[in-house]
Amino acid sequence: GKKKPLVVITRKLPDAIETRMRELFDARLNVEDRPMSHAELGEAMREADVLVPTVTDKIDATLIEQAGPNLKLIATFGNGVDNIDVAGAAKRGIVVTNTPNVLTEDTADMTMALMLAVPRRLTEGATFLTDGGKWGGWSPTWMLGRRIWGKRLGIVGMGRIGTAVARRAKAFGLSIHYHNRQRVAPATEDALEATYWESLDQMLARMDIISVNCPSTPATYHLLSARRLALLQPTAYLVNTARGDIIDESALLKLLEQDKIAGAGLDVFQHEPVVSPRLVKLAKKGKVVILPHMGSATIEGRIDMGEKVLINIRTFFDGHRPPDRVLPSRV
Ligand code: 8YV
Repeated sequence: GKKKPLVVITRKLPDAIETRMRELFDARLNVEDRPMSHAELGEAMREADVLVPTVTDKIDATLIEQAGPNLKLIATFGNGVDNIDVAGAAKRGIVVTNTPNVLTEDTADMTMALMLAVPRRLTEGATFLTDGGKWGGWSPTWMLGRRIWGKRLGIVGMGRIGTAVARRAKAFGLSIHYHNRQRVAPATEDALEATYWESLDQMLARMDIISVNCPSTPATYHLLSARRLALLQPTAYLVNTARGDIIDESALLKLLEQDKIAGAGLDVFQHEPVVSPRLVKLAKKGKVVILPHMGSATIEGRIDMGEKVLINIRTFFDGHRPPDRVLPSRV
């Protein structure tokens, strides 16, 4: 019969997905789940028909150059494509796909979790008893946080995830504000009672909580620059479940250390997996809550993502346009 396409999968995926990959393709799995080196990725690029990278693999221009004649598809296991040179791939005729939609709700849930955790001092309270704190008993003035409802939430990036955050936050009694390249449909704005801010600066200066939900692109690199972060009110909280490089992290650190903003909930960092010891220190004080990039980390979500990758590969080899093709013009 026809030779099965060689599919190189860079990280360990859920068992059910790996089984299916093996049934359908000549699948090269990463059972150890050790991130592949640049050289190993280069080898995969030269040999494979399909590469399935994840967020931890930087498929940059030098790797795209190494693509062998067989490589036709980069079917990434993830939503963000900031780690892939999509334009370079397109020039070589390599199609790129991602896994949108299926991790929208999970990421929005984690955004809410951080939005609640920081003002309500969840990690401080949770670690108080387990870290040997002696509880003197309940007091009317102890462990007081900040109220969530009635506050203004400013969403930076009103795409799929931003909108899912807005729906949740509205139910929590927050008023919804957003900044986006384009205004969303009037029906969406009405349903969320959302206020559009054309000026990001003006929105930042007036919000109680800011949630970053835009993709990382050259245009959003340090979108929350030192200058813009300085516009935040001293009572404001910042939540980021998108990408670390959208925020100037060293400027944010200074603001937090000098109590110029109230706190931050961060699931992503500028130099993952390295997290600044200064952030760890702030986390121990309860000023920030930091998570190791867990926004979409659910068992169900990972299976959904794997199924999307499978569908994208199969559709491609059936000679059709894969459903989650990423166009270079969209990045
Ligand atoms: C995952 C993510 O870490 O999809 C993304 O863009 O940042 C996360 O959900 C990623 O999908 C794993 O590759």
